[in-house]
Amino acid sequence: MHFVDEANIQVVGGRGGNGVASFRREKFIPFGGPNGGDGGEGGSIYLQADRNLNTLVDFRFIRDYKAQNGQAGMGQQKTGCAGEELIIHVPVGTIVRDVDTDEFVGDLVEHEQRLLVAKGGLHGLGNVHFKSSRNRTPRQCTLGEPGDERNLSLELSLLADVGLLGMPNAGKSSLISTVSAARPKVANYPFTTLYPNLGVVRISTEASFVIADIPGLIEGASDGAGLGVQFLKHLSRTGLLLHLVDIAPMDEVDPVESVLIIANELEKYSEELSGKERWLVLNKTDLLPPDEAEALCDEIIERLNWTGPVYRTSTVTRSGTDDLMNDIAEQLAQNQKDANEIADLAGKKDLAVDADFE
Ligand SMILES: Nc1nc2c(ncn2[C@@H]2O[C@H](COP(=O)(O)OP(=O)(O)OP(=O)(O)O)[C@@H](O)[C@H]2O)c(=O)[nH]1
Ligand SMILES: [Mg+2]
Repeated sequence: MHFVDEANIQVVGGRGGNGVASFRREKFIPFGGPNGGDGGEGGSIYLQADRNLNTLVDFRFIRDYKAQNGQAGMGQQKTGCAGEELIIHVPVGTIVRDVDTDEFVGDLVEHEQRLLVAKGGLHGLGNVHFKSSRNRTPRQCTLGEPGDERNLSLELSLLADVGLLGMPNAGKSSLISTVSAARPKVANYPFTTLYPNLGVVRISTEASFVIADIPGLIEGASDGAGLGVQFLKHLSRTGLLLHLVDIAPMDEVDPVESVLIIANELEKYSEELSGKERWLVLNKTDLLPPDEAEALCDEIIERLNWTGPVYRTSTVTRSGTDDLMNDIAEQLAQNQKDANEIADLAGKKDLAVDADFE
């Protein structure tokens, strides 16, 4: 199964600054000669990989990128300033193609790797360049050239940051359709979801994450019952699991029982997965009057002896879902920070080892 996040953007390098024609004019210096300077180079555009980003969702909001133009040249042989380069941050793993030619432009596989995608235009020449013994007063100068203009497609294989666990009908697909643009099928019967869906949750510019909805799990899942187990492997690279529970199921199964069944299946399936950070999400709180729902949630938490984070949500009224998403973003940012520190430390260690060899 292959999930991709895609975005198309247009990049335009800055125009080169024009050269100018000007002449030295000073008191007591007749025939001062040409002194028009060159324009500055147009700014180029680079894509740069950033390990703190993990989706392309922001490129759906801003699609056009233009680097700064070079400044025109000036008299006294002054060159115009070069246009500033523009750096666009993309997630590590982004593949870049030219939409018009279908050419592969490059892929960004390492943190801080850069890829030139639109070169700024060449500067124009000032008239000083056109002076010769035959022409001492050249009025010629050239214009700056336009920068490259390209339509790019960005593509990223998505890895889920957050996985949803739960019995069939708990409301997993409803949750991702509430918090992301994904629109998986939602229906009031078990086993609605037959294959995983990924949704991209955007909290703010630079904070977005991917949430995976997989088919519901049932007792015996780790031995192959139901559908969920073949998809559990999709959750192995997630940083956080949400365990969704329907607090008032139609079949009147005890919610505590259903949490324990899934926790047990998880343990049997993989130690790695069951050892992951798991948050309890008590869903469908709108089905009961508020005080009853509150009392029931408290009772579930107490009977489970649950000490980790707990959220009470309703995907119908959206109560609790924003708080949950904000807390997830915070937790993932913290995980990323820790991982960066470890990576930086490992990098330093490598350097130290290299130094030892020399
Ligand atoms: N009242 C209420 N109904 C909900 C809520 N969340 C989901 N539902 C309903 O519960 C039913 C099941 O929702 P789904 O999102 O399809 O459940 P699922 O966990 O994805 O189920 P499977 O794909 O079968 O594993 C649907 O009829 C939803 O409308 C909620 O917060 N409150
Ligand atoms: Mg579903």
